[in-house]
This record gives sequence, structure tokens and C-alpha cells, in this order.
Amino acid sequence: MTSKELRLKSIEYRKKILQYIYHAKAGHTGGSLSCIDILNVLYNDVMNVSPANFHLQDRDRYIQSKGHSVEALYVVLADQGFFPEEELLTLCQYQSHFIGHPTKKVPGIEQNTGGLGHGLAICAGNAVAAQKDGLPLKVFSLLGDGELAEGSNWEAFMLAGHYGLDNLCAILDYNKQQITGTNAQVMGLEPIDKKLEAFGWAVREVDGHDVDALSQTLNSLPFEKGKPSFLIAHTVKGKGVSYMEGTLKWHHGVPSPAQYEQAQAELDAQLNILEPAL
Ligand SMILES: Cc1ncc(C[n+]2csc(CCOP(=O)(O)OP(=O)(O)O)c2C)c(N)n1
Repeated sequence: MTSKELRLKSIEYRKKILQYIYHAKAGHTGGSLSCIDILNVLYNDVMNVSPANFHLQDRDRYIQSKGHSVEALYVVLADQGFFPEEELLTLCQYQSHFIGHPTKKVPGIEQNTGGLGHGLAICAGNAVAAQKDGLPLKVFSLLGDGELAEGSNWEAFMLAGHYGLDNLCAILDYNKQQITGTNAQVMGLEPIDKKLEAFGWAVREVDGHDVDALSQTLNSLPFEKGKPSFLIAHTVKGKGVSYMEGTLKWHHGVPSPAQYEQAQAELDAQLNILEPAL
């Protein structure tokens, strides 16, 4: 996919995330908007995973450890053809599979997540198995910065470093905010690069909204042969909608009708800058 196509997709995905959260009257808005460029690049430009190969053992794996941002994942999986997009109109309704956290009942989802701190350990297990079986697949995990307060992540970091899992890539959606405050207020992570390096990981940093930089970095895995890769993606919670950006209350939140119109208008304006004919 070209750089422009990826940038257009990101805006379209943001519009859809808001559309389905607004319709469902529920959702983790800010964190979905902060990680969507990462998912866009992974699914459209990096990973070897699709509805056609999902049953095969040697496909790549993606497990979204910050499971609460599931609306971003639903929108991307629908776009990849894992299920018809209109099914997202059932989001958060009684008996719908499209609940507020990922479950394997939804086509394309590898693992149930949502209880923070589980995804990376599962990915590390998958990476060990692939290494032993000689399968040429890559395993990707998306982590939240607040999520790193869970000690289980650090066990997985230690294991992956020890076993030299260079088929594993963890991406940190580093928006520096959690539910109740900033990382600095609740649980600081710095120096996160030095900590991961001390655990035996190769670390890179990137602007997590720059699809070109994301694509270039994620297409150069492993960052170092014989080491797991850790990508610090600097992001903004609520990215793309002016009144949501960097605002704690939009961790989860449903726009009012006027706010919804404004958000869609802002995203349409971004689309028009990229593609004036639209
Ligand atoms: C084990 C566990 N504890 C608490 C929660 C509730 N919870 C949901 S999201 C969240 C904050 C996560 O912050 P972060 O990982 O930074 O996510 P982001 O800001 O990117 O949305 C918390 C504490 C949870 N899902 N799982």
C-alpha cells in the first residue's frame, strides 16, 4: 500500500471507530484513536495474516494486549474481510460477539484479552513454539503504557530476552496516559528504553502516527538478530479529534450528537487535505 493510501486508511478507520462507538453508546475512544495507525500499518503493510491464511500454522500472529481498544481492531479486521462490516452495528448489544474486549468468537482474533498484562506472555509462548517448530512466522503484541504496571509483562520481557525470541515484536502505544491520570502521576515508565535493553531486547522509537516511519521500522524486523524487538511508538490519546487529544476523560466516552458531528467534520477535513476530490 502506498504512503498516501495508508494515511487515507487511518482517517477512514478513525471515522469508523467513532461511528461504531457512537452507535453502540460505549467504547474506549481515546486508546483506539491512539493505536489505529499502528494497526493500520501492521495489517495493511507488515503482517502476513488474512482471512485466507488464518487457518494456517505459519501465518503471523497479532495479539492486542491492551484489549480495551478493541474498536480499533474490529474496524481493521472488518476492512481486511474477516467479517462483514455491518456486523459492527451490533457492538455491545445483547448476544453480539462484538463485545467491549477481544474474544476468539470474532473471526481474526487470536486470543481473548482485556484483563491487562496477559497478551505479551501468550505471544512469547507462541514465539517459543514457532522457534522450536522452525516456523518462519512473526508474533506481534500491542501493549499500553498503563498496562506495563502489570508485573506479568516483566516476566514475559525476561523470558523473551533469555530465549532470544527475535520472531517477537512488542509495540508500546506510548500515549503517556492511563485511566485516572498521566503515567507521570500514576506509574512512570522511564527510562523505558534502558529497562527493555537491560532485559535483552533491541529497542527502537518512532512517531506512532507516522505511517511511513511505522512501516519502515516494522518492515525491518528483527531490530537485532537474536533479540526480541521492542518498538516505542509515541502517540497521542484521542489522536485526530481536537477536543479528545490528550484529554483524560476520553479514555472511554461517547460523543454527544454535536461532538460527534464535529469529530466527523474534522476527520473529513483531514481527508480533503489528502484527497481534495473526495
Ligand atoms: C488487570 C486489569 N486491571 C485493570 C483494568 C482496567 N483498565 C482498563 S484500561 C486501563 C488503563 C490502561 O492504560 P493504558 O494501558 O495506558 O491504555 P491506553 O491509555 O492506551 O488506553 C485499566 C486500568 C484491566 N482491564 N485489567
